[in-house]
Amino acid sequence: MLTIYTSGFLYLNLTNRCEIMGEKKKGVLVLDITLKVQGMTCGHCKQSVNQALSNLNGVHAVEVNLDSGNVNISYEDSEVSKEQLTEAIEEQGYDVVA
Ligand SMILES: [Cu+2]
Repeated sequence: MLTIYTSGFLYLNLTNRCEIMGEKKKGVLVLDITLKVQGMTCGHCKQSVNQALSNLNGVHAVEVNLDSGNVNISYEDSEVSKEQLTEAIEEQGYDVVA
């Protein structure tokens, strides 16, 4: 969920977590995507994926749901691409199917 005000600069409300952390920035576009990941079975898998994504520049928030295989990611469009996010997950040994 993001709010964009286009008066001069581009302002965004980042995720709640980022606002709490005081990371509100100017001119930054933060996107939310959900990737469908196969092969995650336990808390360790969840942790590996979470860690790999969080280590990437431009990733603001990661949420892994083991039951559905959904990985929600908030990221800066200018810093990191969907392809890089996908690669980071695949490097951990899991398949991104959507
Ligand atoms: Cu596991």
